Amino acid sequence: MTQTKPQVQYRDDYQPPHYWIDTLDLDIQLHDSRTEVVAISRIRRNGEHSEPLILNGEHLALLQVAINGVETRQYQQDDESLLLPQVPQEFVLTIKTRINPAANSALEGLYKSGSAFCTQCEAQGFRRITYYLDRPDVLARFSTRITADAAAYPYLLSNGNRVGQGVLDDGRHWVQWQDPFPKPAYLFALVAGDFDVLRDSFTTYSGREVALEIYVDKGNLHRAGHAMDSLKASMAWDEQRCHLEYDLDVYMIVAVDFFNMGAMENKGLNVFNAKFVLADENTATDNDYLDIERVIGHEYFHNWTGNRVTCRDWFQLSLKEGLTVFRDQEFSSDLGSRTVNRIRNVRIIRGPQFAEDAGPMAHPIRPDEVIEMNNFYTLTVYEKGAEVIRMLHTLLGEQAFQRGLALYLQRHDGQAATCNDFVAAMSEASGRDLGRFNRWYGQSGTPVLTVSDDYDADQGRYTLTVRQHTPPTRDQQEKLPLHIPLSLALYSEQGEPITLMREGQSCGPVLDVLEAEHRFVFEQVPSCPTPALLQGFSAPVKLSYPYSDEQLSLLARCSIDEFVRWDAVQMLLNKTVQAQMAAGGETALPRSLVDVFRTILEDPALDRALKAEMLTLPDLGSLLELFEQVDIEVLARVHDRLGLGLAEALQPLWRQAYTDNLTPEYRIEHQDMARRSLKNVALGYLALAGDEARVFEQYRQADNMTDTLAAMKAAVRAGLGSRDAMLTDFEGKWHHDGLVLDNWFRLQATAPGEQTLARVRQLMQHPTFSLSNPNRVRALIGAFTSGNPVQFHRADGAGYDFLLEILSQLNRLNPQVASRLITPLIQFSRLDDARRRMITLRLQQLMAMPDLARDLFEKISKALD
Ligand code: B3K
Ligand code: ZN
Repeated sequence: MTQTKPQVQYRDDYQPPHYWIDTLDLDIQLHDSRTEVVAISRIRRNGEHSEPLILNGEHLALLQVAINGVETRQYQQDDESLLLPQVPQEFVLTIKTRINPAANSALEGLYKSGSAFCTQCEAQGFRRITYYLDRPDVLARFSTRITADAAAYPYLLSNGNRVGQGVLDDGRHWVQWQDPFPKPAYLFALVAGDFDVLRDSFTTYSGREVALEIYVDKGNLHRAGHAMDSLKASMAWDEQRCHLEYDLDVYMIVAVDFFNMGAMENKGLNVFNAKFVLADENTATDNDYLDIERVIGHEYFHNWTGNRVTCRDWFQLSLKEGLTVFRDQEFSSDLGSRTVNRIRNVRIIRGPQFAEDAGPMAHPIRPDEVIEMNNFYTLTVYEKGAEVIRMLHTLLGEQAFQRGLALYLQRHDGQAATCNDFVAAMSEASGRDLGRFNRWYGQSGTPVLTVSDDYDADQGRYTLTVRQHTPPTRDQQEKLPLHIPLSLALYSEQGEPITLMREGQSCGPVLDVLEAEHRFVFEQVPSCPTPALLQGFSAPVKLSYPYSDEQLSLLARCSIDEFVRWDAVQMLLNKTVQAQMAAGGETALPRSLVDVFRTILEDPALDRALKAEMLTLPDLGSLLELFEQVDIEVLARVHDRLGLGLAEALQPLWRQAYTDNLTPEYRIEHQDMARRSLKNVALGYLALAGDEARVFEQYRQADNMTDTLAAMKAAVRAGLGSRDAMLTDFEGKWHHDGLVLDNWFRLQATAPGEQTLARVRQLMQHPTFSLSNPNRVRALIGAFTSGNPVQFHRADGAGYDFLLEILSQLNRLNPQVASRLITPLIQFSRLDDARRRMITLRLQQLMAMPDLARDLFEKISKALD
C-alpha cells in the first residue's frame, strides 16, 4: 500500500546499477511472527561516481547496519528504501532486519503457507526479506543459513547445494546452502516445513547424476508420481530438442497450498502451487495431468531461459516468459497431440489475449511503462510473447532457430540480457534481417489482416492482396506495419492441394507480409482456388477474408493441415453467430453447419481429440471479440440456441460417439484421453437434448475425476434436475480436499441462471472457502466474474457490486489476487452503454478507496482514463 501517488517506471529510463553485489550471505532465524534476517553482502562501486547506495526494502523492521563490521547510523530510511550516503569503493555491508511472515497475507516475500514457511520473490518480493539491490541485473552468489525449530520444520531448503547442517541445544537446527551460480534476488527461495518426499534421480547426457526431490504435504506422496515423471520427461526433452543439460546436483520442487500463481522457477528449488503437482485418478482430471506436465516443464525450462540467462530489467520479462512458454508448448506438443495443443493455445490468444489488447491494459510484449510489475505477468507478455517466438521459429525453421537459441545462451550465459540481444542472436545465426520483425516487441494491439483475391482464368494466375492494419490501443495511437509470416495453402474445387508457384518456381507455404499492403501472385493455378489462410495461426492477428460457407466446408473436410480443418469449423460457427445476431437471434440453424458437424462425427479417420475440439463451440469471450459492441445477453442466447440446435439435430450421432468411446479402465494415456474428451463432448450435447439418464449414469459409474466432472458439468450446463443430487454427493465425498472442491466451486459459479450470484455468496461461507487462499478465490469468485459473463454482467449491476465488495477486502489482504480479479470489470469496451455506465461508477468508487494498492490503482486509473 502506498500513501503517495504511485510512480510510473519507464523502460527508456534504464540505467545500469551504481553498485554491484558479488556475494550475499544470509542468516535467517525463522519464527512465525519475528523472523530475523542477517544479510552480509560484498558490494563494489560500478565505475567512478559519488552516488549514494540506495537499497530497496518494504515492510521491514531495521535493527542494525554495519559497514566493514562497524555499526553505522549514517543512513536514511523510508517505506521503500534505505539510503547510505557515503560508502567505500568496496566493502562488506551487514544489515539486520526483522520480518513477520505470519502476517504476510500478500504471499510475496517470506510467508506462511499453512504450517510451512515459503518465499515468493519474483518480481520484487526479496525486498520484503531484507534491504537489497532488488533488480534482475544485479547477480550475486548466495549462501543461506536457515535455523528453525527442528520438530516443526525438519526440512530447511534453499537454492543450490546443502553444504552443512547441525543441531542446537534449544530444540532448533540449522542447514547451510550454497548456490554456485550467481543469480538475481528474484530467484532466491527458502522453504521450511514437514513434508513427505518423493525421491528419484536423473542422469544427464554428460553422465552426471541429479537427485530429484518433490516435497508434498504429509499423506500426499501417492499424488506426486506424475509430477516426477513430468520432471524427468522435461529434463530429457531439453537435452534432446535443445541440447540443454541441468547444472546442479539436486532439483527440488515443493508443493504449497497458498500461492498467488502457478509456480516459480527459483534456482534448484521450485515452489509450486499444489494444484500443479498433486494428481491421482480419483482427484485429477485428464486436463489436470496435462497442466501438471506443462507447468513442471515450464519451470524446468526456465533453468536456462530465465535463470542461466536472465532479464536485464523487468520490461524485458517476455525475454524469459515468451520464450519459456514457447518451449513448454513445444514440449507438450512433442509428447502429446501437436494440433490439439495448438488449438488450445490459439483459443487463449483469440479470446482473453485479444480482449487484453482491446482493453485499458493494452501493452506491447515488452512494455514501455509500468506502475506495478506484478500487473505485467499477462497473457500478452506470456502467450503473445510465445507467439512472437513461434513466428521466429516459422521464419527461421527448426535448425536455424536452434542455432540462434544456442548462440543466445552461450553469448549471455551468466548475464542479464534484453529482447534485442535475443533477436540479434537469432538474426546472426540465420542470416535473416529481423529489423522489421523487431517491431512486434514494441507495438501493442491486435493486427487485422484483410485479404482479398483475384483469379485470372486465362493466365492461370491467382493474386492475393494482403492489407495489414493495427487499430490504435489506449497506450499507442500510431501503429507501423509488421513483419507477418502468413502461412498459406491453395485447394482446388475437389479439395486437392495446388502446388504453389511464384516467379516461375515452386515456393514454400510462408509468405512474408512486410508492407501495409502486399501483393502475392501465384502462377499455374488450374482453377479458382480456395485459400487456407493463416495455417496453424502463423501470426497472432485477426483474419478477414470473405469465405463462403462452401469454402469453409471444403477446408473443414479436405485440408491436409488439421489445424486448418478445426479453424474452418470455427469460422463457420463465427459466421453463423454473426448472421444470427444480425437477424435478431431468431433464425434457424444453417444446413451447412449441421452437415459439417455430421461429416466430422462420421469421419472414421479423424483423430478423436481433434474431433472433440472441432465439435466444441467457441466460448462467449472469444465470440465477444467478433463485435465492436454487443448486448451480451443476446449473444449468450444465440450461443445457447446454437448448442441446443446441434444437440437436437444430431442426437443419434452424439449417442453413437458416446457409446463408441467408452474407456473400460482408466489410463493416463493420450489415446484414452482423446476417447474421453470426445465422449464427454458428446455427453454435453446429449444433456442439452435431455438425455438425463445417461448423464446420471455416467456420474454414478465413473471411476475417475474426468468422467465425474464431465457428468456434473453437463448436468449443470443443461439445467438437469439431477444436478443437485450430484453436487450434494460430490461435496459429501470431497469437502475435506480444497483442490478437488475447487471444481465444485467452479461449476456452481459458472452455472447459468440468475440464482447463481446468491449461491456464490452462500458458498463463500463454506468451511473450505477462504479469501486468503488464492486457489479458492479463483475457483469461486474468479470463475463467476470471468467464467460466467452473463451473470456477472447482470443488467441490475449486482454482479459488479459483488466484485466491488470482494475487491475492497482483497486490496488489503492480497493486492496481486485483487488485481487479477478486476480484469472483467475493466475490459468493458465491447459492452453496451448502460453496462459501461454502471461499471464506470463502480470503478470510481474503488478509486476513492483509502489505501488503494498500486496494483489496483494502475488498472483502475487506466480504465477510467
Ligand atoms: N516466473 C513466475 C511468475 C512470477 C509472477 C510474479 N508475480 C512463474 C513463471 O512464469 O514461470
Ligand atoms: Zn515462466
